[in-house]
Amino acid sequence: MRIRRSVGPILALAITAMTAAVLAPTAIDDNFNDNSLDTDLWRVRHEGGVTLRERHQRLDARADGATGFLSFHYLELRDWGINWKRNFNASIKYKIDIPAPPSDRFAAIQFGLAFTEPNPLANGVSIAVIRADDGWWLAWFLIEDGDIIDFARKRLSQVSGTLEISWNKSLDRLSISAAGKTLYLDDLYLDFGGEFGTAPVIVRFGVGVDGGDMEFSGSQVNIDDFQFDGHTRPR
Ligand SMILES: [Ca+2]
Ligand SMILES: [Ca+2]
Repeated sequence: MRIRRSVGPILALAITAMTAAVLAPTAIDDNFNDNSLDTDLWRVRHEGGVTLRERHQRLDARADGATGFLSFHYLELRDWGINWKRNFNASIKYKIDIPAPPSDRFAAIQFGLAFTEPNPLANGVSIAVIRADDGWWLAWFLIEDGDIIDFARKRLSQVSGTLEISWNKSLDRLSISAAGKTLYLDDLYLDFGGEFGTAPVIVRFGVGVDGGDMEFSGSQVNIDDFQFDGHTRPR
């Protein structure tokens, strides 16, 4: 894990002098290359039969067939939360290459932005690359009080790629891209900023399985790299 300033030291000093230090742009990345999960950076949230293990220079996901309704294994940024009044970017390199599940089940690489303490995600946005019975999908889900109140999706033709998330506060637009496809979520701050605007947004990502028993091997679902670059503040 590395935490670095994304501007030069002299410029950083000047910026720090002019603004509160907590608003300085910060970048975090984890390449998951040393076979040991960095628990200083990540808090682990885990439920059901999905495991996520750092090995083979990545996070390997497995489901042991004992998955229940909505089993998951997520990593949550421990001491950092997005200040969503300012722009940020995040990216996750992923692979989700598994056979088609039954129509009532799916597996997903998910990136969550939680406006309130999650587990489950009660208020926020869930962004996902989903393996369903009819193929692979890029999707976002807007969740309020535990219910999905809106969503959008686009079909993907590749099983691996980089999931890119970019928040532009002035446009009030979340842009979500993977494997050459892009989705937008507009008016997030307009709709939710009044209620949740002062709270740090919690960042988490991982692998989820919905709909009951489902197995996949570690070599077929994995996360290789995580990068986060934005204005953050300690939680
Ligand atoms: Ca590590
Ligand atoms: Ca890696």
